[in-house]
Amino acid sequence: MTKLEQYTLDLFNKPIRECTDQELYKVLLDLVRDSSQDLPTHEDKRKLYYFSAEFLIGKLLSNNLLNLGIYDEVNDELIANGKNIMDIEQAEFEPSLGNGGLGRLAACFVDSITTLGLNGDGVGLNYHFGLFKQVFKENQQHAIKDPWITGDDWLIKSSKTYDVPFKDFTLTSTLYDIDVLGYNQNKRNRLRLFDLDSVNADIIEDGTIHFDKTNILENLTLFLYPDDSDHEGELLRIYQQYFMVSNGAQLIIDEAIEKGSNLHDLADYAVIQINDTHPAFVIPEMIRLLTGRGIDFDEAVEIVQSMTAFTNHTILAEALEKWPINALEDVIPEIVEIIRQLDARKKAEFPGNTAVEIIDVHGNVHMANIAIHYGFSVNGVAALHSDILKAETLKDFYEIYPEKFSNKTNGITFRRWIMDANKELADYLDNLIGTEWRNNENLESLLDFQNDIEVIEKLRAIKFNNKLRLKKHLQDTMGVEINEHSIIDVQIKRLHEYKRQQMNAMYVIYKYFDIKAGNIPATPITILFGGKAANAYTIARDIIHLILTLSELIANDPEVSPHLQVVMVENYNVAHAQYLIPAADISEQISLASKEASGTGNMKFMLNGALTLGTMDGANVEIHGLVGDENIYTFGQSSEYVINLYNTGGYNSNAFYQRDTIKPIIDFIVSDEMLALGDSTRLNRLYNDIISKDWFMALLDLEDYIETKEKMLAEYEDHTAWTQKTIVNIAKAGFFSSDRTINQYNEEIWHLTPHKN
Ligand code: 26V
Repeated sequence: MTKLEQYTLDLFNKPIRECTDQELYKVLLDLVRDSSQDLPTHEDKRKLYYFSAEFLIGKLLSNNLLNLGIYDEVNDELIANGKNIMDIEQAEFEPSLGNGGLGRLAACFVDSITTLGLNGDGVGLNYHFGLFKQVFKENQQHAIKDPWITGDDWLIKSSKTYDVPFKDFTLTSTLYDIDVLGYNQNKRNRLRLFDLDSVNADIIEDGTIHFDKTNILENLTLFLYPDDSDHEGELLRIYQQYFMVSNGAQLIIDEAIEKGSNLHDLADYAVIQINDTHPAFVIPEMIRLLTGRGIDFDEAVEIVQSMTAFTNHTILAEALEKWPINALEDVIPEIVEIIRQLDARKKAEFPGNTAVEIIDVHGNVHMANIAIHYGFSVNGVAALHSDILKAETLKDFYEIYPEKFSNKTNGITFRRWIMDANKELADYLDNLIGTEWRNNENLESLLDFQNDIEVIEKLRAIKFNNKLRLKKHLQDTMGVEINEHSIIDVQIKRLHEYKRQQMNAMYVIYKYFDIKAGNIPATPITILFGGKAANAYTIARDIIHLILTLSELIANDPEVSPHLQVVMVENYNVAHAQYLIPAADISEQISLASKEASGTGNMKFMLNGALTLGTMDGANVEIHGLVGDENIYTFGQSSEYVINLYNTGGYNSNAFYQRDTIKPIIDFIVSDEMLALGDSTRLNRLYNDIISKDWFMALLDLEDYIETKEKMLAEYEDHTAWTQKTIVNIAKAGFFSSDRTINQYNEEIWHLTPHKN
């Protein structure tokens, strides 16, 4: 009897063939969980703790089967019994424990850390509902709760608990682990997700994501980043952040002592990577814990300094967290005391240098500044981003501590983003260049096939099959029908003005006019959007409304709809991404230059044979450098130009609006046709914002964007030349493996010893 048969029998007392998909999901969950629990954790002295408020792990079943090396075997057995793993996977709920790129990066990183044989866990919170679930009604985004903890999930309750002292009460945590499996590894790491037993979902108002924000005992880990636009929301986030780091810091001390540390040597046992500002309180918390265990303050500062490293993920001023010290006083007064001491030291060391203050003149505590002063390493996430940090955003820090700064260009795990998401392409690559790429991510020898007509045809056929797969997926999940023979143009990412989904929507209006004028595209075009807007971010929700209204307008227009379709995918998440990315021809990476720190979607599209339509921003710059001018479509003003415009206040959107090429497009947003379908308040607000402000300068690059996209569509018609470009993109994508990124973090920051099987 096979293992799968045995498990099925034990659990449901019947053969595989007679089980429902739901039952088989439970069987596979048990089997995989048991197999991973059989793998030991690392025993090395030195260990990495990757602190992150987000781990956007996605569904784990397929991925874990793949990493355990039993995917094919299990799949074959299921097929032999008339079952399909894709259907079974539908029974798994996706944990939406992240917003977007930052959380997904953390998930790719823990996969790579484990695959490279490194001793490292992720530390975070066990949000019961993660981010909200997005639903569309009347062309608007609504937010509802998104449950994923069902009992049939990957959480394993541990026996560890810690006390976390707040001003008015002390909370006792419960620790849940999720095993992290590396690709063909004989050891596992873990996500350590802290939770609170008293949290109670019944306090959520029915059908919403609203709850009493002051009821910390019952709400602490309900949601990821609950809205902090009011004071109670702000306090709740401070509670969450401190709860996360206090637990994490106690775990580190516990594990180190267990391995023989006397705490004076703690930095030999542990290194902490602080993922963005959210976990930065770990620094004062670790100092509190060490001084509480008899180490004097100066030494505690020194120990913590030598074991913490910080990653910055954005240059947007509004995203660099700062908390009013009064709010901190109300939640964590002991930590405020330590922060005041840390601040006083730096004020004495750098008198008058207000840019590097921890506590500013308004009484705000700058989270990044704690981490930069009191850690040993600061890194950006793409070459351009790291340069901008040094020259602009963190210039004053760079002058003080040049040796701390480095770049670690982001990466993506090839296990999920090609081996799992695009099995047909992965298998075909095996045939062409052998299977070694699965271990070293080197795809360069694919370049040998650039002129091979048979290979070109096969790659086109794989792309077509992925379009069919996407078509079925969208039919099943949204009831929307797309044309598998169309060019698939995709922009999927969080909604933000700097990412400029509105500029893509302006292109849609341009194209709508063009088709109305009788210019029929040679190949139909499908423009797909996906992404959530923060619920309190009004303009972003207006942009969603614009896209959904345009989608409806075009779908209802028999003159245009055969040639142009616009779809906004509802509740965009990792599962949707795994269908959308392999099917894409055009990867939209159109942020205002200097604003997108890196982007990681751009890397996933490239690996799956889509061509980038992008600005010279974030990692697009590195993609351009790797594939060369002829294999990417870049447009728009440079980051230097944009930074200068901001510094001089030299951008005037109304001057652009007055141009004959632009005015009709923008006016259409509030045309009678649009107002007949859409909400006048939303459309007018967006229109007025664009013509009078346009803070992220969509109009600056609009003409160049339209021209470049038109050129791209024209060049798509030479299918051979197009596919040759996609070959170069796939072949050069190896650089963007997160294994490369993690090797760099390890060699330059963490210094762990890799274990090979
Ligand atoms: C945070 C916030 C929070 C408050 C309101 C507005 C706002 C806007 C942006 C953010 C970004 C938080 C940090 C983040 O997610 N950064 C992303 O990190 C990715 C992984 O490094 C990177 O690829 C993306 O370019 C970067 O935006």
